[in-house]
Amino acid sequence: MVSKEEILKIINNKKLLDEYLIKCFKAVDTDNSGYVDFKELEKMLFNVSNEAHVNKPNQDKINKIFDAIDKNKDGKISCEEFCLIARKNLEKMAKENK
Ligand SMILES: [Ca+2]
Repeated sequence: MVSKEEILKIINNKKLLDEYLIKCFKAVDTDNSGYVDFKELEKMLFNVSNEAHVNKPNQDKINKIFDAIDKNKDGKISCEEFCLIARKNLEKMAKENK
């Protein structure tokens, strides 16, 4: 987990942001295929739920999240698609923390 100060530092620095987003993508893409598949997204969401101490999302919810990230509907999440969402999330977190 990153602190509020770290989040702000990251989103205000393009180089740091790119590095951070790619690091996140690689952490989720566990088989190094260059894409995040459904199982990998599921695993990530379960980990996030665990850390946040909230209930795990069900298959239906994961499907919806996957669909929302997979903009071109090719059934896999590319680095670009992933980074876009991860960045939005960071910006949201930074706002909420203010
Ligand atoms: Ca895709």
